[in-house]
Amino acid sequence: MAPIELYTWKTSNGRKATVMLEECGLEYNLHPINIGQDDQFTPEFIAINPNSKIPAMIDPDGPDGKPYTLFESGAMLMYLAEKTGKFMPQDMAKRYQVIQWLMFQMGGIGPIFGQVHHFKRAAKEVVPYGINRYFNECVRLYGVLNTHLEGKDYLANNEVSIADFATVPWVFRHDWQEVDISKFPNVERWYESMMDRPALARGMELPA
Ligand SMILES: N[C@@H](CCC(=O)N[C@@H](CS)C(=O)NCC(=O)O)C(=O)O
Repeated sequence: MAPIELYTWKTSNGRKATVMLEECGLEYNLHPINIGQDDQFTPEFIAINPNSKIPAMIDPDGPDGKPYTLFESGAMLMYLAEKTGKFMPQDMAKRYQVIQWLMFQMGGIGPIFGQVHHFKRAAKEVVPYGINRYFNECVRLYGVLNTHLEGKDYLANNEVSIADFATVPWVFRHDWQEVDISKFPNVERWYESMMDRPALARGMELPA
């Protein structure tokens, strides 16, 4: 199997891809796209992702044995799960539990936590309305996760899945969000046990 070509950077969305590739034990070549230096806007990268965002990938051994290009981290995790038969169950009822929590990350946690990072850390002016709006929703989402994880080790089906891999890199930034994770003990327990996985931890380190 030829290595996957991965285009990424050291962000929460970027880390999802390296976590999944490490957990699957797939070989890959890492192409850093420095979004702080606008690498995402080069014609070469736009040819891979017309939306100019990381992560993106090319699988030289795609469906029908042809190269396959993909962007959107959630789609990439689903593709790699289907390619390897790992971290997403075949059973329909179970599979949609994984997809549900993956979509919760993609449509809720990612966009909202991303705005918290922006308004708390990157915005050129202090905008209390923006800070409060996104921080309050971020805390609410931590509460949803905390309630759901009561008595559970994983987000879906009580088995590790791409839903966990997608969510960990956002909880990793709880310090950036200025969220006291100890107030969400089920999230803290789940997060710490996920970070104890050696492959996941390797994926979180990359790209350094
Ligand atoms: N929904 C997309 C979001 C990707 C995304 O927002 N990537 C950010 C880094 S985490 C990015 O490339 N930002 C560069 C920019 O917006 O110019 C995904 O999950 O892949």
